[in-house]
Amino acid sequence: MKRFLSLTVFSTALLVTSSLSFAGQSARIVGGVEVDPAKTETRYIVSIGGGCAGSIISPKWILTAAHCQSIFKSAITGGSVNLKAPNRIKLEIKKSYIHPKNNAGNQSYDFALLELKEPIDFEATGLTSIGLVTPEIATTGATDDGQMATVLGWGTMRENGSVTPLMRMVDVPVVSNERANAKTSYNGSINESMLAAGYDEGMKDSCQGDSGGPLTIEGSDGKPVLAGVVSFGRGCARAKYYGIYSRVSAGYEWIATMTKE
Ligand code: 4AZ
Repeated sequence: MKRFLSLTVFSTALLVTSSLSFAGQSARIVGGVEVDPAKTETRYIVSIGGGCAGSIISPKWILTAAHCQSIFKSAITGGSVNLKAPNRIKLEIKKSYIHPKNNAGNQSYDFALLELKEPIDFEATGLTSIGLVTPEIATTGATDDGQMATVLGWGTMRENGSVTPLMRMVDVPVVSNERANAKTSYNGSINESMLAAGYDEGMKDSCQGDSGGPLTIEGSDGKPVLAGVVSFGRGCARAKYYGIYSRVSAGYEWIATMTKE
């Protein structure tokens, strides 16, 4: 009876959610919720042509995925969780850089840095930056198996679904490379530049269009810190096929060197 009751409540909540979301879609970043703009710090996330996302890591630099490079010339905008907001802030790119060890064949070091033409005025724009998980922070176990992380984006709400103009988020636990490399999972193809996150049963994941966007953990001051960049996966939210992210601590040295003034 209790279970039946909670199921009823759950489906009512689903009905409310889908009637609020657009075009009758009920899928999102898979298994997630709409981001509450008042409650969640998301002003470091930018959209790249609606097809990818990125994170502002300093006034002059955006970190995203190398495999998004074909759309680096499209509009880069930030400032709202709503992609259709009329007042989105446009950022202009001076140059893009791909991680020297990036391999498009196996998605190793799937990192790109976008250098902006003008440094962002954080105060005037309301935009902000996000800190990175350094190798030192990683050593403390912050990105070890089972640690909770959050992925955010405007990507599809299910495999082969459609994208959403309202940013969504979902919490997923980090999965060790050892577990992600099991024969029943990615079978040895996950290397030191990658980080897996998700549940054995699937259900919650990043998906198409979330690429380049952030996977964050909670820092010691309670603020989000960037642990991963959405990279790839076998489908979305499939059992044992966790989402794969570029491991920020593995790209840290290159990022730090490139963005040093
Ligand atoms: C993509 O195609 C994509 N489930 C991003 C993330 C994942 C799968 C696909 C992870 O952009």
